This record gives sequence, structure tokens and C-alpha cells, in this order.
Amino acid sequence: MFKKILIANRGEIALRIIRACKELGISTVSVYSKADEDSLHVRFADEVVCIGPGPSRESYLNIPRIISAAEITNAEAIHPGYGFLAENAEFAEMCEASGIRFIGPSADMISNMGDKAFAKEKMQQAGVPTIPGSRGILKGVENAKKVAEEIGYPVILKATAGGGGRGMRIVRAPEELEKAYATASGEAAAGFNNPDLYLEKYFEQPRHIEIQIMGDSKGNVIALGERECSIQRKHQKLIEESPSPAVSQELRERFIEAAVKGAKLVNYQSAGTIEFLLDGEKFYFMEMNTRIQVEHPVTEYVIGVDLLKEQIRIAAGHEISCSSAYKIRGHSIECRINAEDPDNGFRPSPGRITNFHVPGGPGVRVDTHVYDQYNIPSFYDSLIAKLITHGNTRDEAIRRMIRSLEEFVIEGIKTTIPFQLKVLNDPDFQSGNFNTKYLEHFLAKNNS
Ligand code: MV4
Repeated sequence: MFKKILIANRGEIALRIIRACKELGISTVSVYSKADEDSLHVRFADEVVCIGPGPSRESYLNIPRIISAAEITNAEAIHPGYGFLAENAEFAEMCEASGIRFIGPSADMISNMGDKAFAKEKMQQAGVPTIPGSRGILKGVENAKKVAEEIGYPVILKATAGGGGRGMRIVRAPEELEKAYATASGEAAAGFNNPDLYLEKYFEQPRHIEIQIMGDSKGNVIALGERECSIQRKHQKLIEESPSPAVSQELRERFIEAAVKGAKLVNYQSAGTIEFLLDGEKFYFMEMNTRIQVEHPVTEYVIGVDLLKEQIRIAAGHEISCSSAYKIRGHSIECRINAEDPDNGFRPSPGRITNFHVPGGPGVRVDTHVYDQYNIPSFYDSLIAKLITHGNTRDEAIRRMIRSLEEFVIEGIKTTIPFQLKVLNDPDFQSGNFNTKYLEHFLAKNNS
């Protein structure tokens, strides 16, 4: 096992990694920016290294400084968390070239799966259902027209280097295609340095279901159930849960079989997520994420596994310790508490927290790096806490979430808590009757 790990991240996930390391007897190094001097990931690590000023480019995204910090502290491995450098193939490559284990899949895996059209072709080869559309990237707008005529409108153009909703254009009629192609391609070139697009049939109201997978260096792959991630606003998830109210045991088994087949074909190693669109009873591969995700705790609750410890053990060459014969235990829900003002378009609300009290009691978990009098810097994303509840049933998990959101005291800044309370109390949420369009409709309904 590693003796020392450097954590190349901040916020709640840096703390989560420190906690896993402590339980594994691994000593920790935190890197931090000037803006994070008072952060808990600095307080709780065994060693700390300041890597630059507040802006991410000069600190949490500065590869040479992070590698140097690992070298001077003799860290054997780097955990990238999520965001920042977690899916940066160049960073994974630089770690390995410097003799430091990158806790995640290989650089080649990151770059291959980061190419969405390529990942889709691979999954198709594995026999995983994929969304009807172009084979690989489009050769130009004429090619796009031809494929669109074949599969029928509406279609969606996606940047192969994109993901998470960036560089996408929905096209409802042939006469819109040319312009949409130019905009999407231009956006992709500017945003990802790669203008290539692929095309798919557009589903109007699918659900977003993802499967947690784990692969080790011995060729073992397991799929740890699904997460329902349809409650999103502008491609930012706000509430996630496991299991999904739309997934029967029979459907779950088909999801798991597909995810394992796909992950085995590419010889996936580490923790990862396979994202699917679910339309009725049919599901289709969408993207693969090669990182630990924000919403991993709901899987931890219902499977009874510590995904961070498992991911670290696997990176050290151990076999997966979790059995594929797990039982799904009850139901878990996560609310992402953001420092944002839901009454003003969810605009960021950084600043000092003047009063802070976290909920507790049975089946309640709070993952947060903030505390009373903490000052939220404006440089980073607005996630300040994850509130996760567990219950024997979905209903119990919902009631626990409602009472926990009510117990949560965060003063001095605006948060998403009042908004999440409204959603948790909505009959459509409570009945499990929602899809990826739910929040858009909910906001329209509640703002008129
Ligand atoms: C789609 C789709 C419908 N049809 N692809 C959005 C994020 C990116 N990962 C892919 N996305 C979508 N792809 C086809 N062929 C609808 C979405 C989508 C969506 C997906 C998941 C969660 C929320 C969403 C909100 C709007 C659109």
C-alpha cells in the first residue's frame, strides 16, 4: 500500500480523500492556493504545500507545481479528485513519467474515453446499445445532412471533445442544420481545441442514469448499481439518488451487464462511471467518466462500499474487495448544496458564512469543507456541502432529506437549500415521475 498520497484538489473532495487515506493508514499531503489557506483540507493533512495564488490556472491546474510538490514531499501517488486535473491525460502521463502513481485509469484510457465519438464506437463494438447516429465523427455538413435524413429529425450535434453539455446543438429541421453545424463546430474548436462533431437522434425527455463501475489490474470489473441523475439545471446536477425509481431489478441487471461488457472490452481500471440515456425501457450509452464523481456517496450508502478506499487500493495494485453479489440496501439521496441564489438565476453567492449548523441523526451524512465564519472564495465552483440521506425506503430517504434540509443552518450567503426543499416536496419528485426536462419545467411553473 502507498505510504503517502498527495491530493491535487480542494474543497469537500480533498477532505473525503484525506479521510479515506487516514483509514488506510496512508499519510497525506494537501496542496493549496493562497485563497484556501484557511480551508479544512489544509488543516487536516499531514503536510501541506502552497502552490500559488487563487486562480485555478496558477494553482490547482498548474501541473509542474503539483508534480514538484509531490517530489519534494516524497508522495508516491496523486489523487486528482474530480474536476481540475482529474480527466487530464497529460497530467496522468506526467505523473507516471515522474514515477508517481496517478490514482485513476491510464493516460491512454482518459484520452480515449474523453473522445466521445471514439468511446461510443468502442461501446458499440462491445455490444452496448448506443444512440442511433453517425459512425464516429462527421466528415462535414453534407455527411451530417445525410445521416440526419436517415435517422430522422430531431437530431443533436455533439462535440467529440465535449461532454457535460458543452458544444451541443439540437437540430429540429434540415434547414437549421448548416448553421447549427457551424456554431457547434466553432464552439468546440474554441472550447476544446477540436472542431470534430458527431450526430445522434435527439431524445426529448429521457432520464439520465449512470452506472458506477470499478475495475482492477487483475481484469476484474464490477458494476455497483445505478444513480438517477435527471434532476439537473443547465447540466449541473442538483439532486441524485440510488436506486433510480425508474429502474426495476430486471432493467438493472441489463444495465449492469452492458456496463461490465463495455468496461471489460476497454480493460478499464479504477473507479469510473458509464452514463446512459433511458427512454422508456430502452437505454443507450452516452459517455464514460474516468473519475470518482461528486455523487459517489449515494452508491456508498446503498452498496455499503467505500469507493475512495477501494479506488486507492486498486491503484496500489490490489484486487477489488467488493463482491459482485452485493444487495442494494434501502435508498439514498444527495443534495448538492451550492453557494448560489436560486431566486436570481442561481448566480454565485460567495462570501463569509456567519452562522453554520449541520444536520445529523440517523441516516444523515454531510460532506463539507466549510465551517462557521468560513469565507467562500470566488475563484472556484460553488459546491459548499453535500447532504446525503439514507433510509430503508425512498420515502424514508426523502423525509430524512426534508428534515435535514430544514435543520441545516447556513447564514451570510445564499444557498440552494430553499430550492431543494421545494423540489423534495413536489408531488412529481415524490412519485418518481421526472426526467431531464423536470427542473426546466419546475422553474417555469414556479416563476410565473
Ligand atoms: C442527449 C440528449 C438527448 N438525446 N443526447 C446533455 C449532457 C451531455 N452529456 C449529453 N446530454 C444530452 N444528450 C441525445 N441523443 C439529452 C441530453 C440532455 C441531458 C442529458 C442528461 C441530463 C440532463 C440533460 C439535459 C438536457 C439535455
